[in-house]
Formats: sequence, structure tokens, C-alpha cells
Amino acid sequence: KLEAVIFDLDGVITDTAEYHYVAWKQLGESIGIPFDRAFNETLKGISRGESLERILRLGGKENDYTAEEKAELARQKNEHYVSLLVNLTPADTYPGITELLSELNAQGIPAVIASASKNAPQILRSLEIDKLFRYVVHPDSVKQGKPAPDLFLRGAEEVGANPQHCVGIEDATAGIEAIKAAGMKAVGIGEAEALKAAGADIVLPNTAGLNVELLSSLL
Ligand code: B16
Ligand code: MG
Repeated sequence: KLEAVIFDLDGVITDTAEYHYVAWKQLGESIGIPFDRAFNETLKGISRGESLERILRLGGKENDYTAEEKAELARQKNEHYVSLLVNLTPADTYPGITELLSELNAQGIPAVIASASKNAPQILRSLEIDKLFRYVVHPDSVKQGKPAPDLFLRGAEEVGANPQHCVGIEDATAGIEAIKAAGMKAVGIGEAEALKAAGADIVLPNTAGLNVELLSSLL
């Protein structure tokens, strides 16, 4: 029996992945490290601090900044990103998500957020779906980010679910790896090839086709 559904946020609940891209791209250009969408894919699901490290490494500048200067760069990126979030409204929730959450609530199956983002609670409130989640894992409350399983395991634990009876939903390869490392069934949203290679049990092109019957059939 399906005991809990553990959702990624950026790229699964809404398209904040695009805002992260815009904000990191500008930050990168401001320090002379331009990058494209393909590189941006490798930042998905990765924490703010680690994303910055990867950008600096791309430009061969990882030793050019002190810890304080890196913290300031991360702060600038987040300030820009948060300024883009004011545009979010309930209409930005991806297709099928609100319906799936209502269905889960009606059946008493907990919905949980396991996002690497510290801005997750604010985003859920802007989309007006915060009340439909039983628990939101705080990224600072676990030792390791994705692709380690910590965020997903904590989510299951908080709602008393056995990980083997949970389904995780992710758009990032690091996230699919985290779900599989947690011993859960994994649904990938997006490009089939990379997500399948990361271990997804099923890949859908978008969220519109998600429902409780489909998720239950994976167990
Ligand atoms: P923040 P997810 C991740 O969210 C994003 O995919 C990633 O691009 C971002 O750097 C990370 O959250 C941290 O976000 O800077 O808001 O704390 O996909 O795990 O929901
Ligand atoms: Mg994501």
C-alpha cells in the first residue's frame, strides 16, 4: 500500500527551476563565468552553496574567493531569485499537481516536500498549496543533500512511512538517485533518457498524467 508521496519542488510542483537558471546565469556573467542550459541541468536539485562551487569550478575560479565572498555571491543570487518569486501565483502550479494533492488528502496518504530549497515554504504559500502537505523537510536538518537519500528518508520518517512503500517524484537526475538510494519507487518528470539512466522506475514528460492509481501501481 502507498504510505506517502514525497515531492521535489523546483521542476515538479512549479517552474521555479527557470528562475534559478536566470538568477545563477546573471551571477555567473557578473563574475566572468557564462554558462548554458546544459550546464544548468547539472545544478538542478543541488544546494545553493554547492551550485556556486560548481559554477566557480567551471570557470576555474574556485580558489579566487574567500568563504565570506562566496557567501556574499550566494546571497546576491538568492536576493535576485527571491525577487523573481513575487511573480508566482496559484496558476503557476504545474498541471495535475493540485488534483493529485487533493486526491492524496482525500485518501489520507501524506504528501511531503523533500526540496533542497530553503525557499520552499514561501513558494508553497504563494501557490496556495501549503496546507495540502503534511510535512516540508528543511534542507538544513539533514547531513547530505541530493544525490544522498537524506531528504527523502527524513520525509518518510516524519510521517511514519516505510520508505519501501513510498514514491518520490523528481525532475533532476541527482534527485532520482536520492530517491532510489532511499529505497523508494521513483517517478521522473522530463527527459526520459537521463532520468531512466539515473534509475527512474517510470518517466512522464510532465505532471499532467500523475494520479494516485498510477503511483500505487509502482509498488
Ligand atoms: P535555494 P529542488 C533545488 O530545489 C533547486 O533545484 C536547485 O536549483 C537550488 O539550488 C536548490 O533547490 C536550493 O534552493 O537557493 O532556494 O535554497 O529541485 O530540490 O526542489
Ligand atoms: Mg527539482
